[in-house]
Amino acid sequence: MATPTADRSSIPPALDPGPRGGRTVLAAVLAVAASIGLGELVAALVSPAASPFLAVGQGAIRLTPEWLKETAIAWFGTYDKVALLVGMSVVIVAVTVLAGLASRRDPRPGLVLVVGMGLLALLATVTGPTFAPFDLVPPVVALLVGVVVWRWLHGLAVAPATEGGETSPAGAVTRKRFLTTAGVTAVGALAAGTVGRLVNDSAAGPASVTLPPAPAAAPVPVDADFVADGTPPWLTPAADFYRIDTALSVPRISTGDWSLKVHGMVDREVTLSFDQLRSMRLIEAPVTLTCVSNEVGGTLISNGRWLGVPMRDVLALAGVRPGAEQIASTSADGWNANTPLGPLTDGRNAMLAIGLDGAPLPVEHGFPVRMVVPGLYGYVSATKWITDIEVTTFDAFTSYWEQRGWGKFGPVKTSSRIDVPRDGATVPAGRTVAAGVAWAQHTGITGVELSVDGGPWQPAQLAAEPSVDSWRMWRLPLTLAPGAHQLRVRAVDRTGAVQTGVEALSIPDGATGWHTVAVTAV
Ligand SMILES: Nc1nc2c(c(=O)[nH]1)N[C@H]1C(S)=C(S)[C@@H](COP(=O)(O)O)O[C@H]1N2
Ligand SMILES: [Mo]
Repeated sequence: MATPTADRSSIPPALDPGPRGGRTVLAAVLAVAASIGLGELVAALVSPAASPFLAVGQGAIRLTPEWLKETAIAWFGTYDKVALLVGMSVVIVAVTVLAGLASRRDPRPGLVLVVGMGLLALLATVTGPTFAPFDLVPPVVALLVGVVVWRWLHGLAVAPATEGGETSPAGAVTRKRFLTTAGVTAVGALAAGTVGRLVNDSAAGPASVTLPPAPAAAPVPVDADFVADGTPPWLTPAADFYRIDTALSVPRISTGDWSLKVHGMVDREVTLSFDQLRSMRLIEAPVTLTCVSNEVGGTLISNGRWLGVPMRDVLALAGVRPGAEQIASTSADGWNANTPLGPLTDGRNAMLAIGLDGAPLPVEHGFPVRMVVPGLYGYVSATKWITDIEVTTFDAFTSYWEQRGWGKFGPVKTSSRIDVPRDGATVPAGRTVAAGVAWAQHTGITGVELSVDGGPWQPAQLAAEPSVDSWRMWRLPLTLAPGAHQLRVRAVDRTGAVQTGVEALSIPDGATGWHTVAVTAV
């Protein structure tokens, strides 16, 4: 049978797929898919944290320079991880198609690709923060599967083609046989990958936990927010709580597998199981978490009601030795933070939290146990999936983010935000209401002021203050003449300090400047 002919004169020779090109490209795509899919499946079965695909993504996160990470968060916000995975997939597909095209006669370009990808996954795995020898199994399997499937499919792809019929030349492969083989490989790769992900995600999670009855939490006063005017609710619904971490796939630890070791400059090392922690004295308290990467006017801030064991009780169990200055806390996925002992022991509601808003912690927010410290940015205090606490000195330990140029101490800076009207909004001329939030965790907000078109600072009405550890809502009725206007907000905290108008980027220790919105009244 004649091969269908098309006019290929306009295609550069190097990229002309030729009659076999389509087949070798498909073979390369399927070899890579089988490699990734089997890698996922084996990871789920032997070493859940060792998915070769995600290991490469985690490696990319570790190597990403700070400016690029900031740009990614600025562009994609909490979708930065999705963006990374999509970007990785696009690159993999592009490289695979090129390798497939280059393998029309010779299998070596495709072989270099599957071996190269396997080695990259191995390298990313070995250099990961939680590497254990068993983690080598998934990337090794992925590499071998890639090589075997590639050799096999490439052999079929470049064999002389026939359209079937009874007089096929020896060794010829019918289009039907090639496509059937390809289809079976595709289904197998997809099934392996899907089952792998499902198994990995099915570890015993929050639904398996009963929380001890909490000390009766004060109900949220009705006047704690101005939701009717457009502020967020005082208590953030758990599903809307902002999320920031370096984990591409959320660590899944059952309460039975969880334990916390407290060691270092202590009188006696302590290892706590989840049941032991849960049976200690519990407190329930609202705390507003803020990310140091939150830009002026940003949304990386949420308020939760946390249930947990006071940090000072846990530290007292181990007995902190004189001379100790801070703790180093480490998560199951190898992230770490440093927190000065002061805020952990001065009586504020610093805790090892096991619950959020009356339910066990959501997996994304640290299940089964995380740290929460009022008044400090998350990167120096809010370790999720925590498994290790070392009591140490300031000099002896430098944390993950500190190594990347962020400040050693991360006290939250007094700040405020305008939620309504939104920047760029059109509002009816005449009477309108501006509203938003202000925060100075563990200090408290005593005033919020608004300036319209650079005019005098006008005091806003403040909502109730159920806790100084949480944000505080404000509102201010305004009259706007038709035309363009600029609104600007600043907060005053309980020390009397007025929020600075000096503009600073979030690196190294938190953004500053007055949030400003432009609106048009018509
Ligand atoms: N294990 C782990 N814990 C972590 C982080 C992380 O990357 N890994 N990020 C910290 C940062 S920078 C912030 S702002 C808070 C965010 O907590 P949330 O996602 O529950 O809002 O978690 C902190 N705890
Ligand atoms: Mo953060």
